[in-house]
Amino acid sequence: MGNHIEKITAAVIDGKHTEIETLVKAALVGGVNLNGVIDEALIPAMDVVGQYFAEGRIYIPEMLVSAMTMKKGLEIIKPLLKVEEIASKGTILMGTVEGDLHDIGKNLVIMMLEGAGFHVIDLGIDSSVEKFVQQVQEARPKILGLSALLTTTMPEMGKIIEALEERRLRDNIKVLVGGAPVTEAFAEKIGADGYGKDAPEAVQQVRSLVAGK
Ligand code: B1M
Repeated sequence: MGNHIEKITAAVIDGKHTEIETLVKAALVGGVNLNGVIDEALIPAMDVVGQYFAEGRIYIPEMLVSAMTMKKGLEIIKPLLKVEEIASKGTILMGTVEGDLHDIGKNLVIMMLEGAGFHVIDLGIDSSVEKFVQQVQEARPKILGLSALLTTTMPEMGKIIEALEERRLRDNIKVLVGGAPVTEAFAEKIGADGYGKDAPEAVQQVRSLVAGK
């Protein structure tokens, strides 16, 4: 089992996007569970990639190929997370804030939320304050999920919350924030209702926010 995890991890780090599909399928057939592939192989591999990038061992093109490899791996897992049609437990609007192009983590959170029975509207990446506010007005979601991976784009989250307050939309929606540089203290500071460290925690948070806890 460990061998499957090691092979997937290495494939993502080395950007072997033509091999990842076979490796993930082999791992699942070999008895590795879905969360094992995500939590023990795909995510740790991207941490290594980030480390190599920070150390100057690899550059943006290599990082992109690794990201693409990880996405391909996740795509195989995605349909399996939604094994049964579940009545929607509510609508969530989710996006990456303006200036930020990172979406792998957001997509993972979305997949897990969909797997948990929520209907998710994906606003994509680089979404402006105005776009978030407009979509909140149109879709009237129960939860707004904001993702940021850069310290420079985190302040956008606070601006979105302020804009919702100004338009009197804040009382009817719960705001959940997340992304690698985001902390619980930051979430509190900007007046968010919840913070998710990772995808499973985001699902937990959404469940309790929807339940009014
Ligand atoms: Co970028 N990048 N990147 N990058 N990149 C980071 C984030 C960085 C930490 C790398 C580093 O220097 N070590 C660094 C940020 C430093 C900082 O601000 N502190 C960085 C940088 C600097 C940059 C550029 C500025 C590089 C440059 O051009 N010089 C540039 C910025 C572009 C932009 O956004 N404007 C850039 C570009 C890119 C790529 C395009 C090449 C690519 C993104 C591809 C894509 O997403 N489609 C990329 C990648 C891949 C990374 C790393 C290596 C991996 C990110 C990732 O996908 N992780 C990253 C280093 C790292 O984090 N290890 C890095 C896997 C993913 C599953 O985890 O996204 O953290 P994560 O999501 C987690 C949690 O955070 C949480 O749950 C997820 C699943 O568990 N979560 C939520 C996320 N959103 C949530 C929302 C929630 C709740 C939980 O509720 C709503």
